[in-house]
Amino acid sequence: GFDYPDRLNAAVELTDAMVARGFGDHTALIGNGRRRTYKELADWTNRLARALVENLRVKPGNRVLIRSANNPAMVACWLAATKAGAVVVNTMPMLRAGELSGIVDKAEISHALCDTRLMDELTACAKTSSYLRSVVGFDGTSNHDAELDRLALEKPVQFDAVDTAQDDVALLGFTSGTTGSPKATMHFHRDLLIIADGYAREVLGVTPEDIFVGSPPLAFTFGLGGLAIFPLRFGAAATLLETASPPNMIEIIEKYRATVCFTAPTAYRAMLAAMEEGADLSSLRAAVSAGETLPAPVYHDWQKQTGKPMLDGIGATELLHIFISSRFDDHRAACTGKPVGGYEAKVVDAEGAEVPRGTVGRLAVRGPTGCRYLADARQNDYVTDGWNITGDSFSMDEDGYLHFAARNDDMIISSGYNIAGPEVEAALMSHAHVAECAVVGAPDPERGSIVQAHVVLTEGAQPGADLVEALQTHVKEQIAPYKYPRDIRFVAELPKTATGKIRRFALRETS
Ligand code: 3SK
Repeated sequence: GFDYPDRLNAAVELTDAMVARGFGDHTALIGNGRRRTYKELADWTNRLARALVENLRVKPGNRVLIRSANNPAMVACWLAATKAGAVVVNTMPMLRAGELSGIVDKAEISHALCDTRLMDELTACAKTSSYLRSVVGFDGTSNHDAELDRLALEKPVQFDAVDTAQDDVALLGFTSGTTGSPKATMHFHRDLLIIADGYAREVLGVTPEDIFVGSPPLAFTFGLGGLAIFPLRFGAAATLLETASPPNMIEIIEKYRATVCFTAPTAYRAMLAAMEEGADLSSLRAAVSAGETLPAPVYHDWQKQTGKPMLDGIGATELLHIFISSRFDDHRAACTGKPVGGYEAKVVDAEGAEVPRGTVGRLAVRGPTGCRYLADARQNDYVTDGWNITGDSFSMDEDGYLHFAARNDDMIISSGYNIAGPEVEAALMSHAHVAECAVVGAPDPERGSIVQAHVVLTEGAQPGADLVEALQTHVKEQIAPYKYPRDIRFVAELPKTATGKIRRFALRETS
């Protein structure tokens, strides 16, 4: 189990406590051309916390929104607000005023801290909000040239962090949700440490020598864990990229000899291609793939080119981070792995009864960071008897390994057959001319639905009837022929969420 004192402030554990443990001179954050040590980060966040409390009048329990791209200043603002006992909502730069208003109203945000380069949409949102009392700018480029930075610079570097309880809410994670209104998931101070002391310690074995890199936004709990909490919990360093394209990540990996990478399979595919051209990613000891299912060819090619396994994992904003994962010494293609320590998993039918091994059903998970939606009746759909019924279909084999089948809404029912869209995608992906694809169900008068594939071709491949036929034949050779895509559309790119997930919902709307 996880054992923490009753009074616990997670931000103190990740900063001042690290200095007290002797990590003061270690690099904590690298970004925007600067390095910060743990001591500098502790001082910076204490000054900011003082400015929040003394100037902006932030009170324990106030909801504070942060708007920024991934950079050290965003991490500092998040830690400072957490030290001040606030409940933080981290948000992504691309959100527009309307989306920000939805969050501000749902979470009853009183204060917002915003990178000055991103003020416009937040100012527009503030004009119509009855909750938002104060919007203050910080300098995301770390030149300390904005209002919040100036207030902070006048403060001493000591701050008595708010004496929060381990089960006080520290973070609200908004689910991106492809349908329905957004939901906010509440996470306690202790939850922020559990994901590090569980997954990051047990699966990744993080050490102070590690240097993290990756693409998920800090506004997404996948990114906050992988690029801030995990490194800071163990005295390691985090590199933060405002634009985390594969070339930018490769540059950072080569420059700093990064050791742990968090990103999605599409980026790993680009990295594999770059390695063919000479990119040196040999410093990476852990390549974590999550957010999308890991296609078998990417898993195999990574192992072949680097000699190291790619670690597949699945998490959820509702459970904060990864709860099922493969391990360095226990991994296989097309298999997500086994539950992380502290979590249990089972596969259930629509009534919640466990299905036989090998049968596809809904993945149910129980563990120390379960879902608590903020004021949302959907809580009762997600959690039953302590089991979180995730939105994913999985099967569990005889040995307890979990195999992803589909998002529940990615199951296609065609002429009475249940077809998992991702299985068809994996079959298409093994064709040399397919760079990326997404499979959805399209309405059909005879079959109810048909399997429809949206395919991005590799460079030089010629779209046309011949290739459609070749791809259909290829799929029929890989998997049961009834699953083949009856409709194939060639597209230049696939619609994706800001966190890199394919928006199959958008494809369904257009089909
Ligand atoms: O698998 C995911 O999408 C996820 C969501 C939240 C946190 C972590 C992960 C990997």
